[in-house]
Amino acid sequence: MLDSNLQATLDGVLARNPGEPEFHQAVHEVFDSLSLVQERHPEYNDMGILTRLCEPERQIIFRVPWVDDRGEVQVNRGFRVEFNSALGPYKGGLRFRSNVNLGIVKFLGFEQIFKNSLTGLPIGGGKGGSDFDPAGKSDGEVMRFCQSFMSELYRHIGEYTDVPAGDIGVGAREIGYLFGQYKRLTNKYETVLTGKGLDWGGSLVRTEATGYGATIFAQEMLSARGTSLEGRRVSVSGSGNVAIYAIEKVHQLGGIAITASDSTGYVVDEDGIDLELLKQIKEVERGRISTYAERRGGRSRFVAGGSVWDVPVDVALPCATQNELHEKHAKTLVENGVIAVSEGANMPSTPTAVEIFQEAGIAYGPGKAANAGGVATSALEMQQNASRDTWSFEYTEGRLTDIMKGIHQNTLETAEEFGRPGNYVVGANVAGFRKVADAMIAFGVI
Ligand code: NDP
Ligand code: 2IT
Repeated sequence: MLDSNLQATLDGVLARNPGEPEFHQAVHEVFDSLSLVQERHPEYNDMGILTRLCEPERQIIFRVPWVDDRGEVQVNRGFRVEFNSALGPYKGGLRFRSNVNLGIVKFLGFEQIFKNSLTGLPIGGGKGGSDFDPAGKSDGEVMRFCQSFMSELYRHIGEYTDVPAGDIGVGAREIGYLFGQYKRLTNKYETVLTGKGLDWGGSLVRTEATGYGATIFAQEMLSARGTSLEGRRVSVSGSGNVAIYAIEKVHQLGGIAITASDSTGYVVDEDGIDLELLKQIKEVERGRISTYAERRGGRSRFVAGGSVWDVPVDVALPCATQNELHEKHAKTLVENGVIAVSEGANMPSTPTAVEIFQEAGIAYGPGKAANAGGVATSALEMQQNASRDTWSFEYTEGRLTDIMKGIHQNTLETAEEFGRPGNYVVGANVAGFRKVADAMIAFGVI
């Protein structure tokens, strides 16, 4: 139950942003946690912090025309939502996928504010993207799209203003085309994007960072309960950037990751996912997950459609997309004895699924804490660029590990402080919020 002030603020936000269910969902969850803070800090209400926080500082929507390989003109829609710059330049990924709309970009940008705050690094929150889907397009088409997209975006971003990166559908290839066009238009070789190639300003460990971080977060949650990933069966959804490196870290920490998926279905491999094969199919060939079982054989199988969450495991790492893990999936996981869920994706569990995890007392790490390793390492890329330096893999991974352990500790302690021990949702929302809110108060009403 929210108090009347908070409820009125929430009602106002929902009414002002109709037709954006994912944004509503993200806002709702944060408000639920913040009712605990409002009692102790009436100044946040007096200063209109929540009303201001829910209204992006700037929203940019633009036309992206490009010519396909048949010579036909295509038009997509581009977005960049610059949500909050209290702690630093707007920072957050670009998502290219056919279902992208303003509500999805706003949910992602809103989550990013709290996530970026939790990293402890000087980055504000933003997100962007397009309803363009690189899947099935030629390299030439992707290049022309990216050049057109950047031909508008470039005037809104910059090293001290807004620094985009990758997300679903945006990887090294897309960042390359986007960076090339920015450089050409501005004549500046600056840190305007992260996730750059290693030869031209990128950081070691950025590719691995989100998946590694989500697994490290799982390990920390288990460790707080006196156990570990060692010997644990782990299910992972997705087979993109986050999923692949979550699996890699599970194996490094002695667990056995037995699943991967894409939008066509999932594979189960009782001998543990063969990472070299998975990387070859997904990173090199841009193929489908069904190919994995065909080539691997042995005790692996492909299940068309179906749900990866039906597979009995000790630990689940959702690493595909929002609302991919529903009530019935959560029930199945709990019945099958899952002990921890750590989210590599953004908001993959529905609110009812989260409730089921929490009522069952399992360790549940929400995306804004558990997947913060990606954006944190983007901030480390910015640091390296600013000092004209490059760090070793070992050093950078050490920084990532320390940041993830710090986020775990901070969220755990904050949950305890606010009377919800073990509730990482409350811990992440409150700890992330406080820093942003205090900075906003310092700046006055802007
Ligand atoms: P990729 O594009 O590399 O991979 C996405 C994966 O998820 C693919 O396997 C894709 O399958 C699957 N997927 C995407 N959308 C759907 C859908 N609607 N239904 C079923 N499967 C789907 O993206 P990332 O790995 O980078 O991102 C995955 C998640 O992690 C997203 O939620 C993203 O916001 C989040 N994240 C990413 C970070 C990063 O650094 N990249 C940082 C923090 C969070 P298919 O190939 O069939 O499309
Ligand atoms: O959701 C996310 O945190 C990302 N897609 C990464 C953002 C970034 O700026 O590295």
